[in-house]
Amino acid sequence: MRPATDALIVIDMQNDFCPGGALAVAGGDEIVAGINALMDDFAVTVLTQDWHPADHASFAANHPGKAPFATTEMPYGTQVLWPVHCVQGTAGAAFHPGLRTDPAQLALRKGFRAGIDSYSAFFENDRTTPTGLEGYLRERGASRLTLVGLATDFCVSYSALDAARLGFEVTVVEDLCRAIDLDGSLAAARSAWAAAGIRVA
Ligand code: VGL
Ligand code: ZN
Repeated sequence: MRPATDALIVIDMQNDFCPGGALAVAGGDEIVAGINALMDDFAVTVLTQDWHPADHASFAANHPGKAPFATTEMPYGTQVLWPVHCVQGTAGAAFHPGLRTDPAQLALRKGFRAGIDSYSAFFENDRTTPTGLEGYLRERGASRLTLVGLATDFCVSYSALDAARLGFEVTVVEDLCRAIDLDGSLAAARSAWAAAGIRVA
């Protein structure tokens, strides 16, 4: 068991990001067993859950004439338009059935406001609206974070970069992540991690 200064953050291990889901990430289900095993090492474990209302602004279907994976300009910047995914209360938004959820002390939902997406577990996509996770982790005494989950180049990467910016010591376990890889997003994520001092294990 690692010391209580170490927290495991499991990002968006949900049905819609796994094969068969609405925004399936290739191999997303392959990492479930390894994440489950890693939970035994951590006294502080957080799961995040992408949790959108049906009218969410990140859904291409809510932008007439726009196709999934196109982009649009939002007040907070450029937003990729996604297939409808992780709608609150649906089976697609549920955790992968094989994921251990009992060891986690917190399941944090994000992206619940219709007008703004939230890739990061720490801030919504305006990069300023907090989710509350920083306060939770600090109050629990965590200073070193290990990130795993889906998708490497979106929610894992945004969470890792925000965590590093907040002063946490961050490690991404890339073997326990899988990527969407849209227009070079995975390579861009890796170079941003290097610049931010994020460790890759
Ligand atoms: C994610 C795209 C849209 C993710 C969530 O979990 O990486 N990607 N919503
Ligand atoms: Zn989403």
